[in-house]
Amino acid sequence: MKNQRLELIKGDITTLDVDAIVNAANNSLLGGGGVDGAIHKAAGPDLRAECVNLNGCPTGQAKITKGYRLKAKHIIHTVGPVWCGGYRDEHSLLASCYQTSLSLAKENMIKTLAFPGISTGVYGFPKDQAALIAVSETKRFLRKNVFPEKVIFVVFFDDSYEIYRKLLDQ
Ligand code: AR6
Repeated sequence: MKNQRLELIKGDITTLDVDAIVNAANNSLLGGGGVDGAIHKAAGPDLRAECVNLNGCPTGQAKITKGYRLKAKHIIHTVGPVWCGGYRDEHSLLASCYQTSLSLAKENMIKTLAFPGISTGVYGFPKDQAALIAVSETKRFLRKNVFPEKVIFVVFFDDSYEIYRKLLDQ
């Protein structure tokens, strides 16, 4: 790992003791499957109650809530694009998810932030392309900003781990 401010972990993002975790949400922000379902289950019903008042979130944007029963103090909910072959602005929308999430972390003086692979599950974004966007947008942001101090990429599977490891070793 060349950059001391970047880390890679294989595991369940809901268990991490960090200032904030990022959720791969949908436009309603009211929960769903995948990592979104796991986060809502672990955080408890008060999270949904706060999310109801947020009036959803456009694709490529992000909103912040408290972490409730999580160890993480905050959750940054971002809505990734559904993969449609790469012809519907998916790359720039995914880059925007990382940019807006990192900006919200900065505004809230979040020191440690953990990202799952936004859009790489149900939404079908190719994992190698998504990881390249995740790492390049995060590096670009960290070069210009003090917060967040550290960003952790959290993956569930070995193939994703290898994709990130290669990118982070470059
Ligand atoms: N910790 C870390 N990573 C996880 C976890 C976990 N607990 N669970 C899944 N992943 P997905 P999307 C990985 O489908 O593609 C929801 O229903 C998973 O392996 O959760 O952005 C929402 O409500 C994958 O690499 O999110 C939306 O409707 C990555 O997290 C829709 O799914 C993202 O997979 C969003 O789809």
